[in-house]
Amino acid sequence: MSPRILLLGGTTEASRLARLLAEVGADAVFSYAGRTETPIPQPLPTRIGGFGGVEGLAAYLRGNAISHVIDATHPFAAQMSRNAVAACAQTGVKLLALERPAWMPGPGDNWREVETLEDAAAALPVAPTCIFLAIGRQGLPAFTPRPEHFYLLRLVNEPGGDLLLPQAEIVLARGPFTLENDLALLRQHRIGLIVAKNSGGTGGSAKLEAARLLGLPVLMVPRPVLPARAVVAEPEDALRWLHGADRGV
Ligand code: 3Y8
Ligand code: NAP
Repeated sequence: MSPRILLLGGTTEASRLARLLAEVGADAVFSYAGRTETPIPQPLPTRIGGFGGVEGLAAYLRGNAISHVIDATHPFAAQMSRNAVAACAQTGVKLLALERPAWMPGPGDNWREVETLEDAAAALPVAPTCIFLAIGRQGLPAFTPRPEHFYLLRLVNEPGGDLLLPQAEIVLARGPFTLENDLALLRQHRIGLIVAKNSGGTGGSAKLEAARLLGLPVLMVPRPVLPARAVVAEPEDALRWLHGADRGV
């Protein structure tokens, strides 16, 4: 019985795996949360929107005869990952996480790790500074207690309501980003510090390379701790896992 796969997406690695699955004609469905207005089209049948918590996901798995879930969501998509562990345990569906390793500081990096975005806001300099908040939209409220700084925000879509940050400029862009682009962005806006989440991967790492070249400090927020589950780092490893399943191992 060949696997029927639910691929929880939203990352570069998920898109790479979707192409591999489409190439081998796998029976797979790609899933987006519907966080952005026009997500990148995928070469697999695609569903968009939440499942309705653990129970909703379990019902989806049963109702669609899913035999394997690959959680290729972002390391900060902790709720989705926790729900996938719980729903797969409930239904007996096999689960594999496809997750890239965290970024590690190297020679020339000037990183300071802070536990949360609120801690990052508290750790901002005293003197008004140009801050690149490369954390998307959901975490912005953490910085409202620090209105004295100028914020450069990179968002996928225009934010809905008021940003509550009096000195902010928005750049609308969907990665993956290039070193050339991020160097120009940091220089153009005279950025003095970057706040980033330790997302890993290649789609958002250019800002860190640019920071190193420009000698800029980075406040880095580590990724949330997730429940124990089988994890691979490369789409090809996920395909091998499925192949093993195909042979009934
Ligand atoms: C909706 C799908 C692909 C996937 C591309 C990766 C790379 C480019 C870098 C910066 C950091 C940030 C953000 C980021 C990156 C990739 C990847 C990645 C960071 C899209 C996408 C969806 C989302 C959701 C969005 C979040 C936001 C986070 C922007 C598509 C483009 C900051 C994470 O407005 C919002 O509500 C946006 C929400 C979750 C974090 C946040 O809290 O705001 N991603 N990003 C997915 C869905 O609906 O299921 O629109 O096409 C995917 C990608 N974003 O296929 O090539 O693999 O990480 N995404 C972070 O890393 O800190 C930008 O600007 O330097
Ligand atoms: P989250 O906080 O972990 O999830 C919140 C809720 O969104 C989940 O409980 C689920 O709703 C729904 N959801 C999340 N991912 C989904 C998916 N792939 N398919 C269907 N429903 C999904 O997630 P998030 O951090 O908002 O991330 C949302 C999406 O953006 C994910 O696809 C993630 O891969 C992508 N993304 C996130 C980041 C980031 O920084 N967080 C960065 C890049 C890409 P129900 O409970 O109703 O099922």
